[in-house]
Amino acid sequence: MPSLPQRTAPSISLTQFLIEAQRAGHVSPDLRLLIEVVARACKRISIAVGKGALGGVLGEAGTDGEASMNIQGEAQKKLDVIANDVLMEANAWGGHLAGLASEEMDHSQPIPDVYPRGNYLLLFDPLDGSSNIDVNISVGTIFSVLRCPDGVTTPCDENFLQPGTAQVCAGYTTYGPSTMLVLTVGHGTHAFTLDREIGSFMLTTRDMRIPGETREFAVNMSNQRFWEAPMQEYVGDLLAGSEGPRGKDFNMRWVASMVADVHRILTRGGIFSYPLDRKCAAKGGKLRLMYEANPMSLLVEQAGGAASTGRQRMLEVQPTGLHQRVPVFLGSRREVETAVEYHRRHDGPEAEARSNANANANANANANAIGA
Ligand code: FBP
Repeated sequence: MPSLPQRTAPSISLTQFLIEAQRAGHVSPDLRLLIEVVARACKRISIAVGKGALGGVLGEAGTDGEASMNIQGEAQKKLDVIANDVLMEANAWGGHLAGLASEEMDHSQPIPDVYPRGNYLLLFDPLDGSSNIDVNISVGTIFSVLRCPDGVTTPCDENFLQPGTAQVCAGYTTYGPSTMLVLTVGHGTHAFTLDREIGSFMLTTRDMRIPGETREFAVNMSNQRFWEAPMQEYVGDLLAGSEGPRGKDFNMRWVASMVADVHRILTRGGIFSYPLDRKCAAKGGKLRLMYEANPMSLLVEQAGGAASTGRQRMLEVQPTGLHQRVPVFLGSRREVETAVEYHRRHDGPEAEARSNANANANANANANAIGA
């Protein structure tokens, strides 16, 4: 007698997932609604990105041939501005936020007085991977949620300067062949795929796990000659493969959209790095701590991976500026530890003592900041 077909558990919607998370005490009602608002805004951005040239959204923003520049000194793409406006508009009136900050805005903005203010602060990179927008390669939105410090009703930039350990939620949406939302509220990392027919994000991977070991690395190799010595040695040994001290061959991938590179790593492992190099040393790095490195680091750690500046656990870095940049190493835990070991060996015991002292100082500062 033929066996009955196995009924796979129907995938649940983001809304149901969040209601279950609220019942489990993992999210407050306000945070649940805030995540829903951000997800809805990302659906609208997905539609704009999907239209491409048909929607007239490709190319640089700005008028009369004058490119408009953001505080990073980068020419803004039309979609950078569109995505920023969609997220600003969607989050203004919901009543869940006290303020928000974006890669595309010089300073944070408190929610306008006309709207009720909530207890959370939202930071976002409205469109990550800008260099890939006009060539139809995956781009994304990255976001991070913090609590607004008690007693603060009109938050300013300083109120956002909380370490990554203080994040209550982090996520990204990747606009690729399918639109996916990857999310953590501190209880694992979960992936949702946008079902365009019903317009809902549906849970497609619960509890993503990053393998501890990997044979895949992602870095912009064209910067090699500008790297520090430990990074030169680390990547040199990766490239030496089975003939070198690592004793195994490694493959390389680089999409130049952090969301796409990190999504691959959350899905099958690997290490992503944007190290310090002589080109970006004066700025402290290329990628931004508050709305790129910190949210990605929480997602990766919640999936069993690790994230570091090469010299310190990323989530323990005490922020000093809204658009602060940092070196980034994240992904498969043992591979990140190996990359950090190359830096520790190069920096020597004094540097190690110094970084431990910093880490302890930051840990104390963090504890005081979070009011643990
Ligand atoms: P933005 O596009 O948001 O400025 O992000 C920076 C970024 O595009 C990352 O997504 C990506 O990992 C990196 O820069 C690519 O850098 P490069 O152009 O040096 O390869």
